[in-house]
Amino acid sequence: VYIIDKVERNALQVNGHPAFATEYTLSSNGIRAMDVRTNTWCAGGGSLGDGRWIDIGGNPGVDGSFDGDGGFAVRFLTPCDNGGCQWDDNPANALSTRRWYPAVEPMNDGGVIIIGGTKFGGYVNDASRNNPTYEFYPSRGGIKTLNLLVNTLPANLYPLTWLLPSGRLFIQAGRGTAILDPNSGTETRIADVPAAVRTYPGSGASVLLPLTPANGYTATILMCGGQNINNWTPSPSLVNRPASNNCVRITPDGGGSWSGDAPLPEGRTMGNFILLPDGKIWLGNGARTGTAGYGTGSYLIGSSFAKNPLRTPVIYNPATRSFSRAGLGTSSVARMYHSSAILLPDGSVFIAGSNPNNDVQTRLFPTEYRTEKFFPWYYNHARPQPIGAIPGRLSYGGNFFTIRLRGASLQGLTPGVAATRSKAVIIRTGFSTHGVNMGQRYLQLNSTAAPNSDGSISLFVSQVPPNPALFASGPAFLYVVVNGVPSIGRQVMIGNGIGSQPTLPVQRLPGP
Ligand SMILES: [Cu+2]
Repeated sequence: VYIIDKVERNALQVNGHPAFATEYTLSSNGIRAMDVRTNTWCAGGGSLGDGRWIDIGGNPGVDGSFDGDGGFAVRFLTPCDNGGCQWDDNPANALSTRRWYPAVEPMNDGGVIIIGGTKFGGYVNDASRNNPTYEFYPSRGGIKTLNLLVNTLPANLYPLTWLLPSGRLFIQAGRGTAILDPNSGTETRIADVPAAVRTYPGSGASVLLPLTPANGYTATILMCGGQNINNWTPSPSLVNRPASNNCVRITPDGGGSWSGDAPLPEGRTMGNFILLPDGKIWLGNGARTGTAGYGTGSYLIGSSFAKNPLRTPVIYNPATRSFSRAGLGTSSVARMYHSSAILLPDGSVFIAGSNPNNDVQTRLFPTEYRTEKFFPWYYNHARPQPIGAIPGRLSYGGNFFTIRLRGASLQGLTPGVAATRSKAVIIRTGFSTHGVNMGQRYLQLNSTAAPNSDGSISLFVSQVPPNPALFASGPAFLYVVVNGVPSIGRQVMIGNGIGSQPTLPVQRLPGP
């Protein structure tokens, strides 16, 4: 796991100064400090079609002798297994405008769109600092204005953005919502998000629900919690203000109106949705009162604008549209402003952060260096062990591949029943920061299955559907899931790097 952090007096050193980036090795619980040229706080990021990660923007330098201005930075990382890779933070790649809290979303050409942000930090955005524009990497020629970000001040940072199957972009910021056609630049305002501000510092949780054959690969976005505030001037009542428990969903390619969903069991700001391989969605981190951000004021808790941390997650089931916390454990660690979470290959959720402070603090709501894992219900079940060649690279359309699962992988089911309860899914974990996992996406591959006479089953799995806007090219984990229990995820590459993606005719799957 690659972690980039805030420049402050972290104890870990690299090249004679506090480190603000590390490579964390899950198997050994070891860390390797990495040196980055510019301040990575608070950047956006995502994966690219060629397997690199891109990290955009940040803060001015704090010390200046070792951390350059991150506002214009474009940083690249080619992940490695040998402990030798470093962030490439070359000034030659710099943006032409400053971006702090920009959104980054993978695009159907394997590049990314970079949206919004403010030029300099603050509790909320304002017209003097706003950067209401978007651009692309690789460049599609200059930067363009996004009126949504002109008209949704001040709580419109880290605009919540998804590439839709239609190739258009859904963008939600402040109360506003828009659809952007990235090819023509046409921007269409649609209905405002009801009930709460979901972007920072209201900071609701948001997620694109799993794209599946059963829902026709239709994109539906779920947003939960946040804060229903119009006046963002900090006041003593702010830290005690209950967060919203409201959830809403929208299917932007299908009419684009919001509808209500199951309410959260309690209000939550700074929650973080994580797509699990079984198709359910973990919601953790955050607080019951207040907002994201930190500042100064005797009424704050240390510097925190939030209190009453929520230490117990909930699980959302898209099939029943309901939340459950039955059997879920409670953490001892507060995970509020500046927390993150990400799915790991073994199906657990890696959780880090919380730092509502300007520099390292040990007081109540401290700078939190402890990481944790959440283990979903399936963690200790005998995991399916797929046999057969899972391709290292999946194409858009093309020939199916066959996975075999022995009896021991079938969760105690008969082969005939297991065949009806097996699937293969690809998940992009996304770039996690501030409760937002940019680029996070779940797609169930089309499949059929048949029992074999030796007690095993064969799972016939299609490639990714022939539409790169369903799942942008680049890295993902592939899980084989039997009765909800996932295999250990295998890293696969989707598509064909950066550029126009070839699509192929879809080979018909064997009948059930
Ligand atoms: Cu931040």
